[in-house]
Amino acid sequence: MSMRPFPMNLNFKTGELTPNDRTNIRNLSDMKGMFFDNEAESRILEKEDPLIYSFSEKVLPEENGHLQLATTTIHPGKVGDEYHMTKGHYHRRPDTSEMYLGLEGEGCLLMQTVEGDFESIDIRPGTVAYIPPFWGHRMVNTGKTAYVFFAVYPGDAGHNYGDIEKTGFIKILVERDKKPVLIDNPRWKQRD
Ligand code: PAN
Ligand code: ZN
Repeated sequence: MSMRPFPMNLNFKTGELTPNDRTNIRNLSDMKGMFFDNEAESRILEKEDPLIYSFSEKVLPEENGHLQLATTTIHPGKVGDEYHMTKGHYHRRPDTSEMYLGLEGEGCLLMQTVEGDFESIDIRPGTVAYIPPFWGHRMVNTGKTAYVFFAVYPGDAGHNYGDIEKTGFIKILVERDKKPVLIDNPRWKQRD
């Protein structure tokens, strides 16, 4: 059965997408081992379990031909020297692409392929980034305010978090002399 067309509202300041069906919350405890400095992670978790990011989605059919729409807000902060970020993923159907539109705040999109290729794009309000098929992606908030962006991707793309959990990202974004610097991740492992 065909779906009827519908409008939604996207608040360009807060990223709030209305109506949305689902908001996913990611606290530090949901990202164990993903930040480089495990000791800093444990020290924070002894005291609190900070909210790192949340994303709101409209539930649409996970089918070829449809699109998925989501807004993400990454809260400012660091774990050790490493800035707050999303878990990052490849798509479960790896031959699917994605579009990110920056709405508020400042930060960086990190992308990599399983073959070990790497790219980064600074994303500010109004930046549109195209993530081609086969590129894993993660957003990092390098600013002092909330980092908000809107994403559009194919309905049947799905998410593969497992491979990023196993290998990590090739590069990580850390603070050096109060500035963000992209450095090689000493723990990066190429997938077998
Ligand atoms: C985004 C992400 C969202 C949260 O909508 O799903 O920013 O990041 P993680 O999925 O890595 O936790 C997207 O890339 N969808 O495909
Ligand atoms: Zn994605």
